Amino acid sequence: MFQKILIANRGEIALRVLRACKELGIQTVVVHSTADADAMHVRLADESVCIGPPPSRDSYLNIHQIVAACEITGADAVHPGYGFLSENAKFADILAAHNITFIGPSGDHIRIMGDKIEAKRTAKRLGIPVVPGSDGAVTDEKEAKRIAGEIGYPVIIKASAGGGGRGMKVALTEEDLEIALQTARSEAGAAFGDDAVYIEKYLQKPRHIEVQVFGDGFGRGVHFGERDCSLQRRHQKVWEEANSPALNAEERSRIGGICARAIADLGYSGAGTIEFLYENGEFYFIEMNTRLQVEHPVTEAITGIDLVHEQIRVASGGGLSVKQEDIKFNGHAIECRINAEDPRTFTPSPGTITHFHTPGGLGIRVDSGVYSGYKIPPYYDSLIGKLIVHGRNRVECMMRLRRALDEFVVDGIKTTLPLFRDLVGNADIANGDYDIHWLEKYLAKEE
Ligand code: MV4
Repeated sequence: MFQKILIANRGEIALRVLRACKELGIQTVVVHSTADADAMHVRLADESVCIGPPPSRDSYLNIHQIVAACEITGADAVHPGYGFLSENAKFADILAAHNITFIGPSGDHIRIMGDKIEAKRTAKRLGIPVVPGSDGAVTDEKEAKRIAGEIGYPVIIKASAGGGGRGMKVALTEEDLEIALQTARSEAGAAFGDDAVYIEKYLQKPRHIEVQVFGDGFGRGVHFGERDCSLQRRHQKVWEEANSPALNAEERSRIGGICARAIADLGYSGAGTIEFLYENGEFYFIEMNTRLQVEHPVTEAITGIDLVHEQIRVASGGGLSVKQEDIKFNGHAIECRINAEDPRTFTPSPGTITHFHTPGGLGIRVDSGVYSGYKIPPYYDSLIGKLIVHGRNRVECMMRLRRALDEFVVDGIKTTLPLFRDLVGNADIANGDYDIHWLEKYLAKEE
């Protein structure tokens, strides 16, 4: 097991990882920018190193400073959290070259999944169902028309270097295809320095369902069920739940089994998330994330398993603490992302939190690094906390969520809490009847 882990992140996830390290008896080092000197994770860590000024590129993304912080403190592993350097293959390789363990998959696996064409090709080879479309990159307009004609319109053109919704263009008919292809390629070239694009059938009303997987580093793979992340705005998830209200146990175990076997065959190590669009009872792979995700606590709530413990165990060579048959899905969990933003326009609202009171009671978890008197710096993501609620079934979960939202007090700044108080009383949400476009349509109507 590791002696000392350096946490290369900030905010609630730095605290989340710190808690796991403390439970495992591992010493902790945090790195932070000058803007985060008063952060909770800095106070709670055994050691801290200031690595630079507020802009992320000079601090949380500064690989040399982070490696230097490892050398100075003698950290033998780095947990990258999510965002920042968590899916940076070069960072994983540099740490390996310094004999420091990156708590995550190999640089090569990160690289494959970062290239969306390569990721899709790999998924298909491993037996994961993918969206019908081009086999690789498309450059030529005639070829694009032939493929689109085969799969049928509408089609979507995606940048291979994109992902997470960046660099996509929809063509409703053949007349739109030429312009869509050209703009997608030139935008991808400008944004990512790589103009490779591919074509897929455009699914019009899918849900976003993702499967949590783990590889143990010894050729075994397991799945921890799925999360439904369809409630999003501009590709930012807002509300996530496990299980998906759309799936039954048979579908869960079928898609989970496919993903677990794929992870085993790939020889993958650590946590991963396989993202699907789900429409008319079918799953279509879109991307794989090679990190711990913001919404991992809903999976922890229904499985009772600490996913950060598992990440640390696997990275240290100790394997997983569970086999597939030990993983059971109990009840239902929902996560609400509390952002320091206007609840309608989502404009960031940094500033001082004058009062912070979190809900409690059975089935309630709040992951947050903020406190009364904390000043939210304007330089980073606006996520200030997550409310995760668990119940024996979805109805009980929603009852508790409504009550917990009532107790939650954040004064001094705007937050997304009022949005959740509206959503928890909405009939479509109560019925689990929503797709990836539901929230944006709802917000447009409410204006
Ligand atoms: C799609 C799609 C429809 N059809 N692919 C957006 C994020 C990126 N991960 C993939 N995305 C989409 N890919 C096909 N073939 C619709 C989206 C999409 C979306 C997906 C998941 C969650 C929210 C979304 C919002 C708009 C579009």
